[in-house]
Amino acid sequence: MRWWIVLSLALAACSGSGQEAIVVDTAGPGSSTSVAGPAPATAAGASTTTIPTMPSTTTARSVPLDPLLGLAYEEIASDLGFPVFVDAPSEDQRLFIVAKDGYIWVWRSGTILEDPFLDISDLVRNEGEQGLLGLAFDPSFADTGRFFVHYSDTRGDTVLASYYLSADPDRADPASGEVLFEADQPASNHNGGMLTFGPGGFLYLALGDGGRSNDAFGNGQRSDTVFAAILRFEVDPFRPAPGNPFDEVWSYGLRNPWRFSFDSDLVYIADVGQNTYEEIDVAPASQPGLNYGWPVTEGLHCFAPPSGCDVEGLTLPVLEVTHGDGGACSITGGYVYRGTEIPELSGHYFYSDYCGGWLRSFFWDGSGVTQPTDWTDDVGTLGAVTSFGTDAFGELYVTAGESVYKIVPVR
Ligand SMILES: [Ca+2]
Repeated sequence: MRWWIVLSLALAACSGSGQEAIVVDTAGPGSSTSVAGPAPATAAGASTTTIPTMPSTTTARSVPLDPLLGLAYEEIASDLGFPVFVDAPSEDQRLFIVAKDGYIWVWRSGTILEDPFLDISDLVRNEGEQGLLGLAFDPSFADTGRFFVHYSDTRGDTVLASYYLSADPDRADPASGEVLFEADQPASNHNGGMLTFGPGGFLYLALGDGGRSNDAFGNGQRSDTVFAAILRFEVDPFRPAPGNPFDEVWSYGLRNPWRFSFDSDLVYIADVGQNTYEEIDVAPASQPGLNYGWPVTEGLHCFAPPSGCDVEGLTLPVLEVTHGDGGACSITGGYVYRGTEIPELSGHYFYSDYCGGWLRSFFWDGSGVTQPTDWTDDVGTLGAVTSFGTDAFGELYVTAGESVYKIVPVR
């Protein structure tokens, strides 16, 4: 049975006109998840942005559903090496499963096709945080056959490339590859990963702070570097998106935003922390130039300096997870559920942790985190949850170990 985390929250006011860290005390049974609210940025004297409410809408159905008793994982594919993402083009019945070693596999009618959709394993360095990390289908994929990938090349540097479908609808044309953007990575870790289309029809790419620890390369608070940032591109012609505040950069101050997602006019960013705090940011997708704080802040706390940091102008997270909470060490961002099989959870954001392997969700009501829920008693713990994914109809999937699991209702 699922259980609801009851959180009480006290937001210690900052003295000295927003010159100090926000301290959030929480008390919840078996959880150290902290939520900020309402309007954490405002409470901190940081950027005053109004985040619109996402209503919890349910999809009209002709057949009444039995009461939702809980959730379960349904393993849909296994033996995939190191799957790190699941996605699908619009209205496509297939799933495309990204494996870190440089393969994209097609799942169709319950099975993985024998031949990969794409094999760029000879272009990819698959070590640690390096590998094939992201996939995004052109919103007009059905017409253009074009899709985009993000990977670490054989030198470990970041590449954003596009490919086209071949004459076989289940195979890409490997000769169609075109490198669109590259970044020399100063270290092997914190390569970011997420690649997705979003508001404006633009392509968004997450890159980490360059790596090592303590923002060693000083990229976190720089808006003139592609690191520690979410980049935004127009794809046809390929160029930095018009309206970007700083060349390719759409937002910055991020340590390692491995996964982020859009839900209507909001962006949900899961930024991996360093020593103590993992975080989830929710912000208006229409607002470019937001600074998410790293390394001034880690989660809702000062990081550098360790106390008395200036959070003026920073967009602070709506939720943080303390290391060790359910074994947490590295947050894995997911999606707001917009499928049809679990209408009770429409609008709820799901996330996990690479070390903790649990499954949690919350509902963002426009000003604060509500209905925080831990589903782990239902679904069990998966080791090494690397990512979430969606199919074309909004159902949610999790990649963990060598397998892909669908989140399904228990009624
Ligand atoms: Ca942050």
